[in-house]
Amino acid sequence: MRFLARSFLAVAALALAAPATAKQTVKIGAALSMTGPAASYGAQQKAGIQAAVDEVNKSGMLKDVKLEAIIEDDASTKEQGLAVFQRFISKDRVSAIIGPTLSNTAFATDPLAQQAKVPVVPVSNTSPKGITDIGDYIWRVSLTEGQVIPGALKTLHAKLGFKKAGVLYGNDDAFTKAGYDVMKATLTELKIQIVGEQTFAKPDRDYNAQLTQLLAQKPDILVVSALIENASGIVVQARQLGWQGPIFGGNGFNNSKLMDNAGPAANGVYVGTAWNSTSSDPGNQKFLALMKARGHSPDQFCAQAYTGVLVIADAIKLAGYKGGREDIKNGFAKVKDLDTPLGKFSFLPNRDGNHPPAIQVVKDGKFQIVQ
Ligand code: 1QQ
Repeated sequence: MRFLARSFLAVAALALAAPATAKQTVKIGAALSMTGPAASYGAQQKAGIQAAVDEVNKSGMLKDVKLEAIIEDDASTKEQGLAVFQRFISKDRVSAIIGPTLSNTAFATDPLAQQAKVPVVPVSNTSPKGITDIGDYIWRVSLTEGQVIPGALKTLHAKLGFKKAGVLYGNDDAFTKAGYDVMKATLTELKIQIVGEQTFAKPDRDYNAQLTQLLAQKPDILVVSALIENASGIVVQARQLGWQGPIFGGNGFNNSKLMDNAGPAANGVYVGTAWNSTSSDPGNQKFLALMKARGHSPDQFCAQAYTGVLVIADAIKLAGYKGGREDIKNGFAKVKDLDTPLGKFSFLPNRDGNHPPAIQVVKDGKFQIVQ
């Protein structure tokens, strides 16, 4: 009898303990460009998100909360981005959304999430204006072109001493136009003469007319705002036309695909970047080791997407290990000096990200940090 009572108590205790170990799954939707002109950014972002989710779950840092990433293709378009956001919000009922890859898509999708009160974490949107302005559910991890380009151009100006710039930009994309605005304002501020300005559109593959016009004006540097497929083509064709000088690119150039597409022509391309790949910070060293173990060679977009997951995980922790939409939004406001591959990460009062930027140059076929 005593034995039976004791067994009963033991079983009851186990039953009581059971709910405490039950896992709460928090779904994170990631709208990434897996196809279309931004697909090579999406591939890097997917690798970063998967690595971070696995790492957070393995670490036990969220106690009984488990993260689940649902990754969908936004096809680099507003229309597909909207369809994916709708599904995340109403069908999958995710707690937060990472993405979409392009600013151009985010201007269409993010108002939907804002209205539904679903937190959004842009990890690659760099258009300075308009993204976090959409509302208080948008918390951006990616640095804007306004946070990166002025400092990068100033440093390079001091280093390389250029006086005349030829400018080329995509005029059919929110990000390439916004990047151009920042480039132009910075060149003007530095009193660098803009000897010519030319444009192209995303479907274009031949830039010879524009480049010939610009090179005839004898610039000291080419300054280009373009997404990766256009960026690589422009670099190759500029070199074919005999241009050996520096090329300064906006965020669209920060992709490992640049070297794959352009080969040795990419040497001498300078880019302001949100990720200092050589940083010895523990957050970066851990990220590099993890990606290496997974057999993946990361670029800035991978590091930013990885950071997006870390920031969401930290918000859940700071909300008392609760992963609802409001919990995560409230948690974001408390994130401070978080160790990430991008350095210590915090949000600014306007919900844009804050961490140190860097400059990289392609040398010997690889991105190298400019000291
Ligand atoms: C934007 C960008 C692109 C280069 C992202 C991949 O910065 O669209 O805002």
